Amino acid sequence: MAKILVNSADSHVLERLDLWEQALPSRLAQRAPRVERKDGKETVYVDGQVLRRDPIAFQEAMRPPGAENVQIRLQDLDDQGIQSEAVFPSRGLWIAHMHDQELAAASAAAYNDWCASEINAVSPRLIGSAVLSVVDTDDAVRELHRAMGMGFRAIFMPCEPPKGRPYNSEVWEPLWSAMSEAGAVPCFHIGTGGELILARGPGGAVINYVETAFPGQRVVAHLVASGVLDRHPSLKIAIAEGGVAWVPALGDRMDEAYRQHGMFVRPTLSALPSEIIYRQVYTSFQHDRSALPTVTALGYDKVMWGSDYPHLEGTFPNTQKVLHELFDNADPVVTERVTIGAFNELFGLGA
Ligand code: MZD
Ligand code: MN
Repeated sequence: MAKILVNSADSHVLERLDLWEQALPSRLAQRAPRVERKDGKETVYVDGQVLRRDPIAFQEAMRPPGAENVQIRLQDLDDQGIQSEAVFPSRGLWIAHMHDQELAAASAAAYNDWCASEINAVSPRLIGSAVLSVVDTDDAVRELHRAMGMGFRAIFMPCEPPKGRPYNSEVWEPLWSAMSEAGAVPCFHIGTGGELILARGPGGAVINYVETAFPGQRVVAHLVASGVLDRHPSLKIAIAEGGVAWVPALGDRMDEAYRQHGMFVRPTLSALPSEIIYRQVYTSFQHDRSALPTVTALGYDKVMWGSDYPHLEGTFPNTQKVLHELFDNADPVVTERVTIGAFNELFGLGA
C-alpha cells in the first residue's frame, strides 16, 4: 500500500543519562534526574524525590535504538512515513517536578542546550521543545528568550503546574505575554507535572491511563476561562497525546457555564469559550477512532496526529497500518488537515 506521509505532533527523545551530570555543578547534578536499576525496577530520583519506579521491561519496551540515537530516529521516521515531528523530552519532563528554583532553572537550560545541539541542529525535521522552570516566572521568561534565540519554537509545559501556581493565576502572565510576543508555542504534554499512579489493583492500569488525560483538559479550562488566550489571541497552545474528541464537549460545557452562571463569571471574554478554544487550542491523538468525526461532525479542526514515538502508547513500528486504518476512507481534505495542515499551521511551517 502507498505510504501515507504525515507530520507527528508528539514524540520523545531519550536524553543521555549523564546530561545533567556533565552540565551542572555536582551540588545540583546530584539532584537532577537520576536513574537507579535494582531488583528488576528502574527508579527515577529528582530533587530528592522518587518519581517513578517502573518495571525495567516497561522502560525497555519504549526504548528502541532510535529513542536515543538520532540518526536511527531519522531512519525510523522515513520508514514510518513521518516527515517532521515535534520532539518532547523524556527525563527532561521531570524538571516540572522540581521545587528548587536554582535546580529547575539550571536543569532546564542544560536540557535546552543539549536538545538544541543534539536534536534540533541535526535535522530541520526534528522540532525539539524547550523546557522551562515552572518554579519561577522570571526564570521561565529568561530561559524562553534564550531558547527562542537558539531557534526553539515549541515549549514543553507540564499539564499539572506546581501546587500554588495554577495556570489561571496572574503569576504566569509575564510568561504568556512573552510567549505570545515571541511566537512561541506552549505544548502541554499529558502525564506530566503530577502524580500518575492514582489507582491500584483491579483496573488500575486503564484507570491511570484515562486519568492522565484530564489535566490536559484542565489546562484548556484554566487558560480560556481566566482570559489568557483571549488576552493573547495570537497565542496557540497544544495539548499533546490527550486525544481530541473531548474538545467540543469541553467547549459546550464552558459556554454553558459562561452563559448560565454569568453572574459569577470573571473576566468576561470577547468571545465564547468554545470560540476561543476552536481558534487557539490544538490537540493530538495516536489511534482514536473518535478523532476524524470530531473534525467532520463538530468542525473542530485544530486536530493533529502524533506517533508518540517511541512509547508503547504510540504507533511505532506499525504507523502505516494505523494511518491506513484511520485515513483510507476519510475525506482527503480532512486527511491533509490532520496529517499535515494543522501541524504546519501550529508550528508556522510550509506557510
Ligand atoms: C514519561 C506519562 C503515560 C502515563 C500511568 C503507568 C501502568 C500502572 O501493581 P498495582 O496493583 O499496585 O497497580 C499499579 C499499576 C499497574 C496500576 C500502575 O503501576 O498503572 N502502571 C503504567 O505508569 N501508567 C498512567 S499512563 O502516565 C501518559 C503513558 C505511559 C507512559 C508514561 C508513564 C511515560 C506516561 C509520562 O509522563 C511518562 C516517561 C519518561 O515515560 C513514561 C514513564 C515516564 C512518565
Ligand atoms: Mn507523548
